[in-house]
Amino acid sequence: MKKFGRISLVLSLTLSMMMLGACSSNNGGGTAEENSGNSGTKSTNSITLGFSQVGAESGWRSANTKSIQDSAKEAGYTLKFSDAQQKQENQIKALRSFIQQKVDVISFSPVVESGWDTVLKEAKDAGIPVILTDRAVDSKDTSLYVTFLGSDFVEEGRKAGQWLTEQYKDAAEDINIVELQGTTGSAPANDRMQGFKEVISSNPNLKIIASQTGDFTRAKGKEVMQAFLKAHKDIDVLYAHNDDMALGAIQAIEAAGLKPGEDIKIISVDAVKDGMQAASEGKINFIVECNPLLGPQLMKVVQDVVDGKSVEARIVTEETTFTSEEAKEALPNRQY
Ligand code: GYE
Repeated sequence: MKKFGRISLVLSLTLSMMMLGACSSNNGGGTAEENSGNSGTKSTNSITLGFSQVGAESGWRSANTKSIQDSAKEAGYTLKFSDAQQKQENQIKALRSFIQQKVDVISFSPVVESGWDTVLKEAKDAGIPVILTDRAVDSKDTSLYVTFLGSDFVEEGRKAGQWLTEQYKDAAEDINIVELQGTTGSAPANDRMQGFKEVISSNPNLKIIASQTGDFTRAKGKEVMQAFLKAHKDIDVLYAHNDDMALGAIQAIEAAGLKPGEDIKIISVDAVKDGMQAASEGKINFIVECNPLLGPQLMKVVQDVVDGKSVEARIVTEETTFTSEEAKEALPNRQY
């Protein structure tokens, strides 16, 4: 995940502000600072936002899409929404189409971290500010986007690792862990892997014996878990990078005559309703929350950007964790 140094943060903000100055239709071409008064403000209902979504791969994604669509409507923005079906080439096409249509702001959740510089430069040259939501890019040039709004996935991985380390702190023998990774090359897969490994490495008994992508979907989670179960007779723990893959894996574990949550301990990330349901039944032992309801925050940032106000270069979502007991308690009030 990209780390912001002080200088790059200031640079990024300054350049972003310059981009905004270039894009605002009635600001006379000055910088955002020069135009920070009402003369640079676009009325809410004339804002057009182009949003390129990753796909519809998980419960998290469906909740995220709904949050973005509902909040754009509430804010009175015109939303041009495009579903990339988990393909980077589709997202690049969507971004180019937004540029051609001269939308006011572009936002997207990049399916993978790498390979965005060219299209982001095109947006910058066209004077259209870009807001990253949910997932990060690895572009060195942070002036290519205004801000990144989303979770700290490394921290999520650490929380998963901390629970596991605590559970097995007295273990005298090896604990065999299998890992279902998210989409290869995506920020949440890279970072959830990194944070988890970083923490469990403190205990040499905690061993990852297999790790493979399940692409964040139930179907792949099930398929890969079946293969894990065939290849390894002694799996103690499953760490799944999201609830959907854990739910698919639970089907595979049950089909193999084992009890999820008992014979194999399960940790996952997201805390969507179906995941919380499985946790409340004791099938998932620990869930790290990842909040998909980014819509209201995103719309506020869009308005600030259009108004030429300064925005934070990184906006982190606040999140918690749930044991089975806590999931049972929280379930009736879950929004997603
Ligand atoms: O955890 C997973 C989804 O990028 C945070 O993508 C998001 C992840 C989420 O498919 O369920």
